[in-house]
Amino acid sequence: MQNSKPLDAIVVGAGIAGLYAVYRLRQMGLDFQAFDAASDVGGTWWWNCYPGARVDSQSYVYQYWFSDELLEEWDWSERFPAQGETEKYLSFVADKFDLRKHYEFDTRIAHASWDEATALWTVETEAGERYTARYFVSCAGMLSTPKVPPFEGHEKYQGVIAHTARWPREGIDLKGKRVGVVGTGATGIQVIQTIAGEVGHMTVFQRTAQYAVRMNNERYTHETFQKWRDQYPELKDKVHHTFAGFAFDFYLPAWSEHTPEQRRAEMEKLWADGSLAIWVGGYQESLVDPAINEEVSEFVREKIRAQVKDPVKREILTPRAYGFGTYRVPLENGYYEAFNRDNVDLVDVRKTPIERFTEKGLVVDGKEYEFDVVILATGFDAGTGALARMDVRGRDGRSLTELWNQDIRSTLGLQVHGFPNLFTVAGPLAPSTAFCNMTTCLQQQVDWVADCIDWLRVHDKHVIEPTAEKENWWVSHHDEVANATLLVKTESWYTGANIEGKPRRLLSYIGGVGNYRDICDQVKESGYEGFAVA
Ligand code: NA7
Repeated sequence: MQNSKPLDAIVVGAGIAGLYAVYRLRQMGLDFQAFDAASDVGGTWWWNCYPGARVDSQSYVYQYWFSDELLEEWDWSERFPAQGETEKYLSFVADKFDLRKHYEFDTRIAHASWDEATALWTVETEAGERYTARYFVSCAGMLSTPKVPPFEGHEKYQGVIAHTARWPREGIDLKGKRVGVVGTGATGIQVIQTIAGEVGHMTVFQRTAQYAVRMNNERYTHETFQKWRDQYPELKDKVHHTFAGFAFDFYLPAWSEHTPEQRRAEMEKLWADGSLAIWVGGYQESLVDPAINEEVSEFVREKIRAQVKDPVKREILTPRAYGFGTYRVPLENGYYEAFNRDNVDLVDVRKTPIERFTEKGLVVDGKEYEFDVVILATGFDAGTGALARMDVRGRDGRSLTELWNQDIRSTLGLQVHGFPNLFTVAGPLAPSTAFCNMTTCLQQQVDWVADCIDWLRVHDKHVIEPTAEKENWWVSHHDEVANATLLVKTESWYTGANIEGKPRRLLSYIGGVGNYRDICDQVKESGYEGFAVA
């Protein structure tokens, strides 16, 4: 199919951002078409249906704020809801606002190119269908392109291999099976703690130990959830001004103003809260000062050590190579305890990496481990991956993939110089790449995009693109803030270090969600100063 008359917009993605973009563009009366490679709405929460997948943000702020009716109708059943409930919520939203009809599902966009003469994007699906549109709004996600390590012999293996982000919707029967898990990031942790009691035997291959914080989950009834609903008017505003888009913020004074005893008491309080507050709501200097970071790290190490009985496993599970909070902090609920079980083994693959697959399993240090199922919890090509694999061509045929292969740049994480009318919601160099309660930042970005398109229409303009100067300004501001933190020193997906050859730069803006929002608002209020408009 090809549209005869150019559309106003193409939207990619049916996750949190995409659904809201569709809602906003429809409200503005735009003619648009939306796509998703999945078979239904949900985005991240559709794809990541692996055992134990769960939100690490408090449910009462991990939601949409745009409809009071929706807020009234939806009750969350837990403080940190499981994947199924989150997916159900997004499905409920899609039904309530009749959003599915705007989508073509099971449709992946393969190419998108800008035509200077017509000032239109031509977007082509993998099946070869072409659409033309004025604006190309990508809500394709910052963690949506799975990373599969290129282990030799992958094709030889006779058992089941599953990447967590491509988990079969019908599930995998793990009961009594011999299971190998590669990867111990936030995802691996959730899988391991969930399946430990079900599998026959599990071997976990760990390259980097994590500082996982014990999650303090809570079940809600309609009545008990009401305490949060009563706070919606304040929460709705508050999340936009905190450092990471949560309901909490850094509240403690400077480290030096507290005695060691006071610090310990505060850390214990944050630990007991069992949320990400210990990371992005505790001592802020811990993210910039190595000595302070080491003390906080040691506090968390102590908590970890106390949970693991076997001294060898305890040693492997204790993180030392980097500091607490400089890699995404995972929440856990039984992860360390899983290693106290007789049916769970741990293999350190830092010094002796996984060599290859065989027909029966994996080889490490010359030893073959046999499995019925191998689970790859090996992460994503974050921030840039989804757009980079789409083959997006901007002005004069320039390739976004090639640009980002050399240097990861953007303006506010929302547009890229040389790519007019392309909007990159959850693109690199914005807090939404990693340093935000996602729903807060995605709604803010979608609002910015929709308001921008509306402004162009009102002013009878059709094209917008950041100037090279504006982009340079944003990238250098981003780098200045990032390079003052310890995060840039840690190897992880945060800095692109998990993908071979990927240029190093902190993918997420870390100047604070409130600050970022103010900058975006200023651009809008100035009539898009620093952007070329035609
Ligand atoms: P992550 O955090 O990137 O974790 C991936 C894990 O896979 C991590 O432990 C990696 O070790 C490991 N990995 C990757 N490649 C290999 C190879 N070749 N051998 C051994 N181990 C490997 O991804 P997640 O899916 O857990 O989490 C991503 C985000 O999703 C998370 O931060 C939340 O925001 C939601 P490494 O650390 O590279 O040594």
